[in-house]
Amino acid sequence: MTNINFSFTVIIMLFVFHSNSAFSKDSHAPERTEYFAPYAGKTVEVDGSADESIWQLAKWQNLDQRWLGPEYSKEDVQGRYKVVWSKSKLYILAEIVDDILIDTHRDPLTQYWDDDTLEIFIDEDFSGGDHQYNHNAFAYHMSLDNQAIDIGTNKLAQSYSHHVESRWKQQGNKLVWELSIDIYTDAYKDQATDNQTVELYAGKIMGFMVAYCDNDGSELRENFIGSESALGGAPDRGWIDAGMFGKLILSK
Ligand SMILES: [Ca+2]
Ligand SMILES: [Ca+2]
Ligand SMILES: [Ca+2]
Ligand SMILES: [Ca+2]
Repeated sequence: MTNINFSFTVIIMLFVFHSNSAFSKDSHAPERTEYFAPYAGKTVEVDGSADESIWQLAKWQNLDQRWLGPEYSKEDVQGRYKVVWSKSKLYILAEIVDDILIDTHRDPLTQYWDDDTLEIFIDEDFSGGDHQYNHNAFAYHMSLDNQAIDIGTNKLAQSYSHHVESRWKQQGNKLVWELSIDIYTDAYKDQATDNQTVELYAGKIMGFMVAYCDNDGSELRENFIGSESALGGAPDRGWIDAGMFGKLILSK
């Protein structure tokens, strides 16, 4: 390599490095899903039946990333979800196949992730970053009895069931799980009684992903599968790191 070529290469490398460092301000892992959620002009009844026509306009997104546990069969566990929105809520439809339903820990605040659990991760402003003991993002752990649990700023599990309406029905070999969720900013305070929900609008970008913990009779959950890839580091770290969430775009 001549000196001129070498200098040129260094300049190109510096340019690429500079571009990358500008890009790295985005605290999200690479290759996040982009999901475009259609606007639900009419009321969605949260009843575990996807009768509303708006559901047909939304695309399925698979839970096809194995975060924890061994290989599994289609009969053991599979899942997919859709999202639509209104000005006041996100609506989620999840279809879950699970051969054995388990809710061993009847106390909703105990080892709730080791029961069959649908997890909905929401980062209102797509900021990414740490959300373990704050409300930069929420990770609602939905139990089979429709309670929503996450860790509060006191570092203890709390019920956030008042943010979520949740109903599921078994249809064939599937659970059809329908939910509506109120959206809060990172200013949410656990003890306050006047937390304000966010009004949603077309074009808003949020952090979002869905996962399912499958247990069929073990002491600990057997599989944890999610909608986003998790390369490098702990594959289940989305419960701490909102940079693992996908990009949810509210469309018209
Ligand atoms: Ca419905
Ligand atoms: Ca199973
Ligand atoms: Ca946030
Ligand atoms: Ca199960």
